[in-house]
Amino acid sequence: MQEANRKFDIRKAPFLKEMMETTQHMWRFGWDERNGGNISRLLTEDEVAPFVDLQQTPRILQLPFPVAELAGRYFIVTGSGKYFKNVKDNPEDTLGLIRVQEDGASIEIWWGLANGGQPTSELAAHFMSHMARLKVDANHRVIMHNHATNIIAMTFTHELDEKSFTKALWQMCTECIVVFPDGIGVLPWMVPGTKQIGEETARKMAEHRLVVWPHHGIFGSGSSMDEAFGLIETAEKAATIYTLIHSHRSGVKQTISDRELSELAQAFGVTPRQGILQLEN
Ligand code: 2HA
Ligand code: ZN
Repeated sequence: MQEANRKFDIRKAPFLKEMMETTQHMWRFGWDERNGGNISRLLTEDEVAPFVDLQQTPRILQLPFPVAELAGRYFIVTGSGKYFKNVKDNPEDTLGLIRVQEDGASIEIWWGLANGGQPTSELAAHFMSHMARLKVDANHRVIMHNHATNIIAMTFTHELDEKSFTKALWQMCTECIVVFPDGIGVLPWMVPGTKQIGEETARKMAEHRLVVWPHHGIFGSGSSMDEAFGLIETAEKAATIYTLIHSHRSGVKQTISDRELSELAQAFGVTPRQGILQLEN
């Protein structure tokens, strides 16, 4: 075992170093409080094989949604419930190296997610978005989600029409239209972690590399970690300026409704304190 460990040192893998650094940057930006945010990066077997023993027997997890188009593909992913803050010091617990099985109905865990961990709770949105982006860009590799603060703020004060949302961002910084000419997709508010939000995110990803989840966060994609990160960073910069210049005259145009909060509580099995939500029957 020691011999195997010496031969396969995943700490030397460029993709691991990149995940450790990126998650730390995102946490320091304040975009990934607690277990917020998730990243998945496509890898080839050639990128993985020097660093992971592919002769072992992997742990298998069934997927609640089939992804036949991704059969045989490897990914490094963040783990469900894991804190970006902790990835740097404990990658084996917080990250996982996974491969989609031939039938697309389950995944193999080849490294990481130690202690029985699971891949990101947003795996549906990640896998479906990878499929959508690969159809339009053979060089696509990365899907990244976080809770970029000012993008979220803007989903309260700006209408959720994606054309005008895109234009408002483009108008804030000269660089924006250059960095994301494909604009930004905007979904309606939805319960996260579901197949439905995965499908809707992927539908938007067919046309945009950035997709906003109102009152929640943003998804970015790219052919590299830098590209996905840079897209989100640029949109967040524009949203920061929008929020700064509108802070004195804008009111809240929409928020998460009581009914939506109630659906959210039901979906996650928690009981909200009595007397706060006003729900008509
Ligand atoms: O907890 O960000 O959307 C991870 C998330 C869910
Ligand atoms: Zn989130």
